[in-house]
Amino acid sequence: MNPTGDPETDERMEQVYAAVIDRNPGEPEFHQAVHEVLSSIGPVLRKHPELAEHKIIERICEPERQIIFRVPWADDAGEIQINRGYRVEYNSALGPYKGGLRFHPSVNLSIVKFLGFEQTFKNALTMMPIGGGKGGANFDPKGRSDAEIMRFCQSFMTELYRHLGEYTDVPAGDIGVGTREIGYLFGQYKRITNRYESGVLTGKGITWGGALVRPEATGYGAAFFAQEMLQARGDSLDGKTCVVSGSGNVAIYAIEKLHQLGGIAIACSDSQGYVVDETGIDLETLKEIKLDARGRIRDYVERRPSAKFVEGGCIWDVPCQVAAPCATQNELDGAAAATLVRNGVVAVVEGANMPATPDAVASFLEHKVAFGPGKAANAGGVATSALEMQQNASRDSWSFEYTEQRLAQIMAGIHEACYETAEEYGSPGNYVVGANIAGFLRVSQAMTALGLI
Ligand code: NDP
Ligand code: 2IT
Repeated sequence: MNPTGDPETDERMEQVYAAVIDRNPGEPEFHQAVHEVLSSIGPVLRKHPELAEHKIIERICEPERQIIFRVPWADDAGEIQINRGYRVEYNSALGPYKGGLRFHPSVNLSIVKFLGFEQTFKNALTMMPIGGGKGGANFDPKGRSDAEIMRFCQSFMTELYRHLGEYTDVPAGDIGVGTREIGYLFGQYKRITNRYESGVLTGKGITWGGALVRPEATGYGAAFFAQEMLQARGDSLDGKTCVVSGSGNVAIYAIEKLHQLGGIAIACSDSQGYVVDETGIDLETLKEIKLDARGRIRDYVERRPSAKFVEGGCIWDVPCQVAAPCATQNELDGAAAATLVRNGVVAVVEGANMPATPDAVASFLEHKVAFGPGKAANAGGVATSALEMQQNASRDSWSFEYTEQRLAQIMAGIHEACYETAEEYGSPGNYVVGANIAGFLRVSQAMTALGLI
C-alpha cells in the first residue's frame, strides 16, 4: 500500500487489506484488484474521515451477494457435461447490478469477484445509474457446435433467471459471450418468465431490442480514451503505430477506431500467437476471420501473405507508440512493460480488465507513459449498455451517429473526471489514482446516503 503520510490511515488500510485476504483465501485476482484501489484512496480518507466511520471501505470490499450454481447440459454426442456458473452481485448503491458474463475455462470465483469489484467503480465513472456485477461459467465454447452453445446458455439461464430483472440485475457479454449467446440467454429468460423484458440483458441483436454501437462501444471507447490522454499532453494519435492484443470484440473495434483516428494498428493476437502486418491490420480480413468464420488469428497470414504469424511469443515485443491490451487479465507483465518503454511507447490504454500487472503499471507510471486503466478506458462498453437500457425503457432506438456521439461525450467526461481528480488529490497525470478516487467517491457517497446497506 502506498504510504499516505498519515500513519493512522496507513494502518487502517493495511488492516482492511489483511482482512480481505483472510476472508477470501486463494483469490489472487480479487486481492490484486482490491489492493490497487486501496492503494489509491488513502488521501480520500484523510479528507473524508466520515467514510472510515461508516466503514465504507470494509463494506465495499464485501460483495452484496455471490451466487454459484451447477450448469448441467448434454453435448452433441449425448454425453452429460457439468459446469459451474457464477453471478456476483457486487454493489447496487448506484443502480441495478450491471456487468458482463464470461464463458472461459479459467473462470472461477476469484476472477468473477475481481471483475465485479472493478465493474462497480467503472460503472460509477460512467455517471450512469448502474451498480456493479459480473458472472460467467468455466465453460469452454471453443470447438462447441451452435446447438451445444444454445443448450449450455439455456441451462445457465434456467438457474440465473430468478436472480435477474431490469431493475435488479442486468448481465451482458464479456469473453466468450457475444450477441449469439445473449440471444440464447434472452430467449430462455423470455420463455421461463413469459415476459419480453428487453432491459434484462444488454448486447442484444439489433432486430430484437439491441442498440447500435453496443458491439463497437468498448473498443471505440478505449481508442477515444487514448486520444483524450494524448490530447491532454498536446499530442495525438495521428501516424502513431499501435499494437492491440486479442482479436475479439474489444480488440477488433479498438483497431477500427484507432485507424479512424489516424493511428496504424500493426499487430493483434489470440491465445495461440500474434500477427504483425506492417502496412496496418486489414480490418475486413480480420472481421471475416474472427466474426464471420470464428477462426484463429493465424488464418490472417493465409489471406495477407505480407503479414507474419508468430506462434506463442509475446505481442509486446512488437515496437509501438500506443499499446492497447484487449485480451485478458495479467497479460502484460513487468518484463513486457520494460520492453514497451524501451521501444518508446507513449500511451497504454487498457481495453481489457486489469491486463497490466501491478509492476507493469508501476513501470508505466514511473516512465511517465500515459496510462489509461481499464475501469476508465474500457467503460464505453458498459456505458453504451446503459444507453441500450435507456432505449429499451423508452421503446426507442437511436441512430448510429447519435449513439456514437453520446459514447464519445461519455469517454471525454470520464477522462476529465480522472484527470481532474488526480490533480486534486496530488497525483497529476496519474489516471489510476484519478479513476479509483473518482469512482470510489461516487459509490461511497451513494452508500452513505442510502443508510447502512
Ligand atoms: P472476446 O471473447 O471477444 O475476445 C477475447 C480475446 O482475448 C480473444 O482474442 C482471445 O483469444 C483472447 N484471450 C482471452 N483469454 C485469453 C487468455 N487467457 N490468454 C490469451 N488470450 C486470451 O472477449 P472481449 O473482446 O469481449 O473481451 C476482452 C477483454 O475486454 C476482457 O478482459 C473483458 O473483460 C474486457 N471487456 C470487455 C467488454 C465487452 O463489452 N465485451 C467491456 C469491457 C471490458 P482466444 O480466442 O484464443 O481465446
Ligand atoms: O467489463 C465490462 O465492462 C463488460 N464486459 C461489459 C458490461 C456490460 O454490462 O455491458
